[in-house]
Amino acid sequence: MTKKALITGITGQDGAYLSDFLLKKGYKVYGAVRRTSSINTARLSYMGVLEDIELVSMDLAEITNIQRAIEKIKPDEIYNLAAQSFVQTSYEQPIYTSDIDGIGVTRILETIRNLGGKIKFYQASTSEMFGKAKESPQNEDTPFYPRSPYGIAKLYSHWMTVNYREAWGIHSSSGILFNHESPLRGTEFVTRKISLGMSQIALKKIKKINLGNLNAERDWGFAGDYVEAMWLMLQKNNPGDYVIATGETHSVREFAQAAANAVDIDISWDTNGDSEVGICKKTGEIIVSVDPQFNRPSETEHLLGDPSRARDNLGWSPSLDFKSLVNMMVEHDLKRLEENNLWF
Ligand code: NAP
Ligand code: G4F
Repeated sequence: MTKKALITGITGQDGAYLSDFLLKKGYKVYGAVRRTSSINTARLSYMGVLEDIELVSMDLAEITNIQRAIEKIKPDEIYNLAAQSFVQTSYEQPIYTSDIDGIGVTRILETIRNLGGKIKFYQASTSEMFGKAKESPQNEDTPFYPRSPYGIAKLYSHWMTVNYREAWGIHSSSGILFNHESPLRGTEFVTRKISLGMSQIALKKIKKINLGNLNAERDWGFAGDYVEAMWLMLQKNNPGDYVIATGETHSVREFAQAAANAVDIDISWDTNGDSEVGICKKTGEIIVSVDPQFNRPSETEHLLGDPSRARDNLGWSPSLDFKSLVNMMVEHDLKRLEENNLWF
């Protein structure tokens, strides 16, 4: 029988990749979208999957539409990707972030429980829960120390996912995903901001980009690889928690350097007054500046994941390395700029 999957957050980066992945596996895919005056389906169109998905109305703030949608669809699997996902915004909207990223998950779990507890559930947990990490690399047993309202809200929903598994026997799994990127990444996130910015510099549309903490280190992987891990978790007989990462970390500075290299620019790093700048070696022009407005009130400085459990238990491994990921993102941005086709 055809399996039914409900994906919340389907209009985001991971929603688009997961839809494509599940459709190729033969699933009937339902996508939960929050009602606004215009729904952002650009990523689904870009992936060529919009026509194959049934969209349903669902905001994680509203229990009634969650219940109605799940009751009507009766999905076999729910992938909860919906969230206020931008860490910086969570400092300005801590209550909203807590409601959607924290309580919103309990609203779904309670609905699953009330409907008999048979629907499998995937929760999009995050390496941001490790925050000021107690050890490196981080694995499933590393203590959590979240550093942002976003990380704290996600930690609450992570434990709720564990609790509904232990208390009610629900097949609920938590994917502790490290940063994953792609050409579909939102432009506010640092990788896409850089890939787009370097492409604009190469095409002489702008002169420089302004960034925050260049020293921050992240374990960056490819979103297309990470959605497979979500699915694999729900195919196991027993639910569980899994770190999904590449096992390699790079600084924001290194990402900027690699993106510049992708458009044949070499950067030398220097100081200008108190702050660091990136200078194009060929022209001597400043193409990267540091702007404190992009600094976080409390930063997660270093993340590096150990995906051994996912490798051993799920047979999962990443396909794309750091350089290939950066090149792919820059290549797509260059193409879209040239075609004047920047919908996200
Ligand atoms: P994204 O591109 O920002 O997408 C977030 C999605 O959530 C969008 O579809 C958005 O809908 C939806 N959403 C926001 N608020 C909502 C609400 N109140 N009700 C219903 N839907 C709502 O995020 P992503 O990068 O794909 O990440 C997917 C999930 O994984 C998120 O939960 C994120 O926190 C988590 N995560 C991401 C990463 C990463 O590196 N990408 C790593 C670890 C965990 P609109 O289109 O209406 O805004
Ligand atoms: O790209 P970012 O905004 O991603 P961040 O904060 O790591 O969060 C992402 O990954 C999490 C997984 O760990 C997800 F859960 C979350 O939903 C999201 O997808 O920032 C990455 C780093 C930070 O340390 C930030 O301070 O880059 C630093 N940074 C430096 N300059 C910047 C900038 N970040 C942004 N967004 N913009 C800058 O100009």
